[in-house]
Amino acid sequence: MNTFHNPEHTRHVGQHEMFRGKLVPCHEVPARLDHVLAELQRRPLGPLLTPDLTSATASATLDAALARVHHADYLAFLASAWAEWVAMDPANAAQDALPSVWPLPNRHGFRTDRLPRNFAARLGAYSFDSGSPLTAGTWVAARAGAACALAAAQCVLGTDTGTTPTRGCHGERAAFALTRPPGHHAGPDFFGGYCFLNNAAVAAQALRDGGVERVAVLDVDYHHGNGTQTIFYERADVLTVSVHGDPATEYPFFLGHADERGTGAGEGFNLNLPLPRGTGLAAWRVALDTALQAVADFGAQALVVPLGLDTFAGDPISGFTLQSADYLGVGAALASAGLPTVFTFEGGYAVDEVGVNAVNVLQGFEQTT
Ligand code: SP5
Ligand code: ZN
Repeated sequence: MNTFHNPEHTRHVGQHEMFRGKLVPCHEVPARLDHVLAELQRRPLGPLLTPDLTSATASATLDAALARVHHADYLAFLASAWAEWVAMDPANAAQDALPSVWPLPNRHGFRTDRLPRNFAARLGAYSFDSGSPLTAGTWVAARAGAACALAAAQCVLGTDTGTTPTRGCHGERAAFALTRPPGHHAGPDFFGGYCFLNNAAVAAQALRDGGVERVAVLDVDYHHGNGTQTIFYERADVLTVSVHGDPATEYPFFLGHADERGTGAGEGFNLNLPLPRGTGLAAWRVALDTALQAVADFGAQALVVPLGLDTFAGDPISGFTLQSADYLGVGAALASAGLPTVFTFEGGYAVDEVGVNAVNVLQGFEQTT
């Protein structure tokens, strides 16, 4: 399988996230990706490639793909956010931008139809938590990461745009977008959960735009993929399925319940499989099989897997108990869907083990195809 990795990821380095009234060190750190890359060098699964964004054509193609899943005003906000943060106060250059005021959309009469000029207020208008530091390099890192997701989709499609190393990569069974910051919590016009651009949604939409009629997203991160769910909630052409910690007790708390089934044309095309904190492999695998059955019943022609490794027993912020060896079987189960598959790297905060766990999924997948 081809891996598209993002060398610009090192430009996104948060210092702190807000947690229960304290600024604590970030869990989402550059070493996470470095460990996966190192493990892929020890256990090669195929070429390691990097999208080339230097040409105007490549850059425009990427911006068009981003605009398919994110609002133009949100993309413009992200692109200029750091400059505006520093313009508020030159001393801000020394610290991450974190929001501290929110409009409670659709509740209690707060207005979201008038975007404040004040930048701290706009940070709140475009986010849902204060755990996702926006830094000097966040936009460049996230944008180059979305390019990995787009390249992975093109690789699986066999579309040769001439703009990425997908040249020579035609209709592959699977591809891996190895990037950070992660993406599955980012919605059409908001960031949160360490996520800014929704890489899985970019890949799913690129598959649709490349002619795949029915695309399924099967999110296996510990946390509900709220951003992806919201992006596709009213659509019947992209099925979103997520297996995750029950939002009654687990982040992101305000979405991810079993009764969220989609709306309008999208009714019946979202499936949430929440599981209690403490869930181990056996019950988690039953939920995965339910998810895979839904993907099959939908008649999916391609699959996107937001691959979080925070279901691992040793994860410092999560509550499932999967072991490293279990991930080989997870990959094999995902391969049993028999579909062209794009993986996007999401959560997983047991830094020393995240490389082994991620590559175990991919190796288990490859051995079964
Ligand atoms: C992509 C992804 O996995 N995002 C997860 C975001 C979770 N954010 C809230 C986690 C709360 C962290 N608790 C810190 C505990 C410090 N001891
Ligand atoms: Zn997660």
